[in-house]
Amino acid sequence: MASYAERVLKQVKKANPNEPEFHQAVTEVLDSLKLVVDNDSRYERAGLLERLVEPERVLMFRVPWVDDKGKVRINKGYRVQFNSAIGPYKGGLRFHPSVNLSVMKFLGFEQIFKNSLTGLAIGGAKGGSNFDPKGKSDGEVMRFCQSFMTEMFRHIGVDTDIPAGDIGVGSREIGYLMGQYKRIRNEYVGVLTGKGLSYGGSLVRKEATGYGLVYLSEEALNARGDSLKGKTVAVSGSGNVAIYTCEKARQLGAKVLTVSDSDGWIYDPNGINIEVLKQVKEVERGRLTSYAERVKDCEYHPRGEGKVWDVDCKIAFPCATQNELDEASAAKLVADGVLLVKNGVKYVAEGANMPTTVKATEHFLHNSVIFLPGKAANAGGVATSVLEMSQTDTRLFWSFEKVDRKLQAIVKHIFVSIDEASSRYGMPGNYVVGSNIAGFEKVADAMMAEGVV
Ligand code: NDP
Ligand code: 2IT
Repeated sequence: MASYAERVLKQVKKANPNEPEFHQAVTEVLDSLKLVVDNDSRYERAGLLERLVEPERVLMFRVPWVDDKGKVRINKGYRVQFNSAIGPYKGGLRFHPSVNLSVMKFLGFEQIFKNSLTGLAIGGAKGGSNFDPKGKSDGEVMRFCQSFMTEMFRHIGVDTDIPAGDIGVGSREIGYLMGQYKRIRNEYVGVLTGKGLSYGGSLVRKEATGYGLVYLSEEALNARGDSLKGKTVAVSGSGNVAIYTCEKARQLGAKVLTVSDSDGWIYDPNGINIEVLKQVKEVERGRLTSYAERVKDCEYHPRGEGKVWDVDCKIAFPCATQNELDEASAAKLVADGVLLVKNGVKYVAEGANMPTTVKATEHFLHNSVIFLPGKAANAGGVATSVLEMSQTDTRLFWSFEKVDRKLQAIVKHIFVSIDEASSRYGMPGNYVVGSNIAGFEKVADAMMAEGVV
């Protein structure tokens, strides 16, 4: 007979057809959790997995807005409030044309374990829209955000659900969302994170996901008597996470060779010029072709002409989007059978959420690559969101150094937890298993204690 975890997985696929990303995220987690739940009948008696895979609440709503030409436009809006066992719902909002229910549910599900790994009291959620901010004027983005919040405000709150940014939602969007919330509710509260520094934001929040990714990687390298210093690195993406991954990797002495966007990618043998990258992406909202025009000796490859994963590097940081690193790319990064001793250890750490396909992950683990999954590796962002919430709530403003120190301490705690859990379950250094189990334990404990809800 199939095990408890296998039966629940089968039921998830049957009950939620046409949700491939959600199936993928649940499959990966349950594959690890079977080590815990299949040997302890308390979990099945409590219906724990069945409850864990079902969102507590899924909100889907219409977002009408008027474009600059006066035309009425309609987008879909979502908020998936997945699990509040250990704290209020927390997770980002994504504005991208690829957003659908499956994507929202996979992100919300992953967020449960990520948030638990931070050691902070936050539940898991995700939201967003299939709205595409690209090519829209500031006025259009503002009207869209106002309309989105005009529905979402009734479902969120400082002690209920605290959204933040994700793909396509940065400080501009958070500002417009915050303005509208404040206006509707007539109260100033920290109901969003990623706020601007002039209205309740925190230093380091902007940098936190990329910095956290590099801090956790450095922990994993240090644990093996190694470090980032002198290492060559491939980064994908050129948004918030990618930029601050490049910055921290450079600060720690690594050389970042690549970045990408949806139109193409850069190979820069001198190391990515972060000042130019910030100017192009953060200030001008431009494309990487502008980077190539300004930086000499770099190569620009349009989409379809190879990938960032083709370059020779020691460390790969996928920082764009889900399933961007497939088996063929994994095989380019590490040829089958090239083992530790011969070629030196290689590292992959996920800045994005679920950027590595299941087959690519298997390829890495099979080849002794040190693989840090997104749940652990990109948790610095949401952790710093909680540091922002503390400051907004107390009307205090901490120094960059203070927030950065706290972020580093949280990341150290994450590394110790995932490393310890991987050893405890007999798979030392398997951080997929370590992250899923360490993230699960606290949530499961709380769900048991709180009864059948
Ligand atoms: P941004 O919108 O700032 O940047 C996204 C980057 O990824 C852009 O370079 C974008 O290129 C590229 N990209 C997005 N979608 C695609 C796609 N379908 N195909 C190719 N390229 C794509 O988002 P973030 O940097 O904030 O987010 C990146 C990843 O990190 C996401 O997976 C997100 O969930 C995850 N993450 C973000 C956190 C945060 O705090 N912001 C925290 C934890 C995880 P283009 O501009 O051409 O679309
Ligand atoms: O995926 C993520 O962790 C985020 N987009 C950040 C969530 C947050 O609440 O800061």
